[in-house]
Amino acid sequence: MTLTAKSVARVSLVSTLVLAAAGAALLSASPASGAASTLGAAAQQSGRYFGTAVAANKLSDSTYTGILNREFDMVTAENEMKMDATEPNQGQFSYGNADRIVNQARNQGKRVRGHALAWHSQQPGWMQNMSGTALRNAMLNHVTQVASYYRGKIYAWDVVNEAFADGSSGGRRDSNLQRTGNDWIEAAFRAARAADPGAKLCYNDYNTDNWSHAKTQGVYRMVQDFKSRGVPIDCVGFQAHFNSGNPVPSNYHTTLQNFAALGVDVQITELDIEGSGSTQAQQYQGVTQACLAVARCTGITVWGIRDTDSWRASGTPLLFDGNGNKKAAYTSVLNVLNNGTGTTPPTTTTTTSNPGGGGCTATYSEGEKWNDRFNGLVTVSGTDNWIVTVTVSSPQRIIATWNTSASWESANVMTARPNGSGNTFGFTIMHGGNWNWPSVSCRVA
Ligand code: G2I
Repeated sequence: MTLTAKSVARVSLVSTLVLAAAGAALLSASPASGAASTLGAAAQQSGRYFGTAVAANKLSDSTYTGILNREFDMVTAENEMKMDATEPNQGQFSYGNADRIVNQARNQGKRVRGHALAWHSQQPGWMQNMSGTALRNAMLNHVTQVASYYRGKIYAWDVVNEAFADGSSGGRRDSNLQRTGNDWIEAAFRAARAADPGAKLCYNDYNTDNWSHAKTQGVYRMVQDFKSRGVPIDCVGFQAHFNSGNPVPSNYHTTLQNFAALGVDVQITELDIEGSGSTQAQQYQGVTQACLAVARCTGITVWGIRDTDSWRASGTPLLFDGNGNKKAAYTSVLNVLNNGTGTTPPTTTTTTSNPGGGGCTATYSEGEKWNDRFNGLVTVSGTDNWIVTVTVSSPQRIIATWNTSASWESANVMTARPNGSGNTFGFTIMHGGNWNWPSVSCRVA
């Protein structure tokens, strides 16, 4: 029999699966259930959602709606629920395009995030030049009317969007709404709660991902203040528009965790990351891992379906290419959602090729974790005379080791040998946003 390329591939796939099964048995740590094949189903395994922004004028595109219906279980109207769309003339409300999105989503069993009730931008012309009490009342009436119209149909509302200033001030953004008084935000939240008591009420903003940034701290202090005074706020949305100038911060899970600790849900609401290939995939992986690492991170929404649907299409920032094909970033997000913990199970290898018989097993376990690094431990059994290879994945690097004599095959591959301290050794990995476990393998020296 001659082996075709296809059958060779099949044979090696089978042996890989056998090896993987053996590794899982050794560790008894593999996920019990089968992996989900769509983003929404994968997110549901941990009680989360995976959503997308939807544009009403694309609902007639069958490729677009095919992906939408298959992959996502939460929908945000990209523009159709904004103030200019829903109240084009004062006191005259217009819900046609928003309703098309809401109805399509609900008919498909999906939930809806409402975006956005009050914002300095995308105001209708009549509102832009208003000020003082007239503007305050017009804003509150808008919040009340729109939230009442959709009462019972919205999972979470972005009640107020982008009210904080960029830069180092940590304070509010100047706007006509801000000039009506610093309490405009809490007034909007109270009006929204009265109009739709069942909807979660969120504050939503961008450039609030890095814990050390002044804007992040400013929003944090507002939410802390709201919670202490009983202002009705349930969630904070992190837009998460990333690119090389605004990369995914390595302390992202710290930011999400610290906000959650205030007693609010956190949601990633408008995710997109400019780039391509494995670099982009790793950044998506890091964001997904950060959400999964925080119990109150209830879901992730990407800001569009295909790259060509994006508000910044030239940066190819989404999970599907212009033809609707899944990108590497899609696969990395799906894999993280399926792993639940956001970590890749380690590879454990037993080598039995030494002439004296017997082999060794290297087992990885997690150590302490910090914002920017984590510790790993490896325990060897079967021999005292071992050589363990530890391989980390970019951009991780090992910055410290203990209880072993270490040497380096390359920047990513460390060889560890006994140094008289027993058969457990440890190391510290700077993760750079990549929380995957290293792979370890053992051989007898
Ligand atoms: O700018 C990105 C997002 C930042 N956070 C708030 C989001 O609401 C915002 O979304 C973008 C939409 O993706 C764009 O599609 O918001 C822009 C401004 O509202 C949207 O752009 C607008 C254009 O300004 C309009 O000229 C255009 O008619 O999109 C409209 C519909 O294509």
